[in-house]
Amino acid sequence: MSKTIKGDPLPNIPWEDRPEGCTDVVWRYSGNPIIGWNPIPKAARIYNSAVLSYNGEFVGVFRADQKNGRATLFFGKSKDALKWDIGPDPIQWVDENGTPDPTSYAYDPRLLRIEDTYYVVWCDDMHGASIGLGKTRDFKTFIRMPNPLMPFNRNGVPFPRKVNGKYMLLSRPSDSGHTPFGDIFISESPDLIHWGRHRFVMGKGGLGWWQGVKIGAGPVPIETLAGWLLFYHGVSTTCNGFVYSFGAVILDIDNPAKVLFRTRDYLLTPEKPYETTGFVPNVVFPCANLYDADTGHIAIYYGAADTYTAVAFAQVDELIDYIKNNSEEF
Ligand code: BMA
Repeated sequence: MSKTIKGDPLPNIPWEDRPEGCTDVVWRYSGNPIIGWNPIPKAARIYNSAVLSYNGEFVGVFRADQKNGRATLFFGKSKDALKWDIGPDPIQWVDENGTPDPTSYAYDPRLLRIEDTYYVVWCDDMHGASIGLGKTRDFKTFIRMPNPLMPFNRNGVPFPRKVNGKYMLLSRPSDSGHTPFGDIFISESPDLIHWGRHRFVMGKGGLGWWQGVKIGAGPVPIETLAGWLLFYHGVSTTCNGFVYSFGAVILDIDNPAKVLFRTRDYLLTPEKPYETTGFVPNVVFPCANLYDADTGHIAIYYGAADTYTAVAFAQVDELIDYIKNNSEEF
């Protein structure tokens, strides 16, 4: 029994013990990838997607690149969070009055519950890449809300509860292309509409070359006794292009603009064929985590090579010890 995660018991999340002989603090699911090429008639690739527990089962909002090349969000359901039943058509967004309010493109969703409402955050087109925000109570009607931040911005990641009475949102200001820079910032809001008090959280680089070009928040942070546990992606550059890996950071529970510990080395980097080969080679990109507060089991969902959906595992106490003992100085 681990009491480190503050949250609900969720004994039915995917889990596999660390394979024999493996000493890594994060290890891959043996059944990876869980979603392969051309998974539904309308999508060539489903990756960088978000999942959540719902009524004893699981739901997901999936980044699906359609065969016209355009990224869109699809809704899916699952009993075990591994085998997904993804709807045939993209999510149809409406405004507060029920009038259709479509997105021109939408990618890299995050999904979370705050109080009794579910929120989707994604990379949206607002005359260029920006943060999109929408809500649902039943996963049938999806209501778009105002864009929280100005363009250009990506990797919007909200916190699952208010901190000091305010909603919190991480983001990564960028350009409208394949941004060659990027640090993580935090903003706060009284109502999820008006956002301000923007502050710097952490920058690219540090001691790890794997995060030397840019970084971006990954899944919704996990509340633990040690602070907010956040996986984030880090990008390095080579003569053949970018390489996306991921690490983790612990942020102060009452002031999440403050970094307490940050991994010096990556936790996962492209190694397996489904990570090194695909539409965009050498990408692992985490967008969701499921966790069981009783055992401290964490299942991390990541996109692989902008083609596949894959899962990795970690145990919270081991991971926090590792981050603390392999951290940069702050
Ligand atoms: C980023 C985003 C991600 C993608 C990554 C690697 O800029 O577009 O969706 O996984 O590049 O191509």
